[in-house]
Amino acid sequence: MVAIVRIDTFIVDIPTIRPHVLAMATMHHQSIVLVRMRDADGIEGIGEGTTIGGLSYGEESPESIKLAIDAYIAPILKTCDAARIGAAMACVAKSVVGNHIAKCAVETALLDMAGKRLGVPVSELIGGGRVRDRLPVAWTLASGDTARDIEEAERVLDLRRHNIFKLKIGKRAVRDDVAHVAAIKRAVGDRGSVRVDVNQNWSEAQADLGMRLLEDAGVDLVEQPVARHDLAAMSRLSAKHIVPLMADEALHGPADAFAISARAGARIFAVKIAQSGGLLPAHAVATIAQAAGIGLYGGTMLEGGVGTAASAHLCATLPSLAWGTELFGPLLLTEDILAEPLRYADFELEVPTGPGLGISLDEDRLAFFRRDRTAPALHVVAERA
Ligand code: MUC
Ligand code: MG
Repeated sequence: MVAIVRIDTFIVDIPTIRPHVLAMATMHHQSIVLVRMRDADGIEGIGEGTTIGGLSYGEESPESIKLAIDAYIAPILKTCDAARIGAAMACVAKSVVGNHIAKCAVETALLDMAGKRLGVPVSELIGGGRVRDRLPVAWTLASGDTARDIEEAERVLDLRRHNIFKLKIGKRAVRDDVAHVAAIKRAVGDRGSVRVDVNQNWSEAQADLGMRLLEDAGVDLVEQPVARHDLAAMSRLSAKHIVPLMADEALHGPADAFAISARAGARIFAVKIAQSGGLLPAHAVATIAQAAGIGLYGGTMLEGGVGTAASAHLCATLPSLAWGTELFGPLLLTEDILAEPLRYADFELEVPTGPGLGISLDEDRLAFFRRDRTAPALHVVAERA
């Protein structure tokens, strides 16, 4: 039995490099919940629980994620064997319903500790282990302005950082959104794949029109066009349109994966560790998708370095990842909270190779950006001045 002797959580608020305009919120910063755990041997595990736009994306907020861990999950984990992650998370599930992002944060920290204890990367502890070391990575164009989005696409293409683009739409009239997307696709041409995410903001009738027009504009994929509970509409749209529909908000773990597969509600799944309730349930989501012939994409909740590394370890275990990933979260933030940032090159993200998550935190930056800081870390202030 390996006892967990300490569990700390804190919220870190980091500005975004530009406003990130989504159908349900405009983000100017990201609020990251970090968990640090220590076992009786002094091994530390870190995890992240992050959502988007406060409570505008889903049922959990940064504050509720922290509270769920502090008040309910941490006391249970302190009675569990840190080395038996499946058993520990099953024990948590008996007393905590839902709260998938909070569960993902603690499961990530347990996996980080286990990997460090065994001297292997987290990706070797999931499914059949690691099958890839690099992941194709998309960039989201969401400045809210077509010309600025085109400039941004040109810049990251030149840097050879991204050649897959996800456009956030759903706020404007369908035809206006399509005109915006078509202009970007014309500019990018064959140099990149253009996809859209509607974040549930269309009715079925709007989605019908939108998907037909987007297909003609050369768009490769339409993510969550309608409400997450409207599986019937997702099935009808999937059957009717050639451009594939990708499930995102509708997918909260293996039970949803099974229901969507059974109703042919999507042809692609955005597999998110946070929405699934952790890396282990996310792996089950991917297994169900593969059995049902559904394509896989590594989704993000715009996590910082810790959650992005955790997602990368999960994605590294997936034998087929036909649609790539969007694990660009740290690049959207003005500051990196990792001592050594994740590496992006040649349109791909390198999956860390060290034990556990293979990352460590930049303590000075954390001290500076923690919401509960009492005073700024002085040398960080001096560096930034
Ligand atoms: C979402 O809905 O997929 C992922 C990329 C991005 O820009 O926003 C997220 C959320
Ligand atoms: Mg989405």
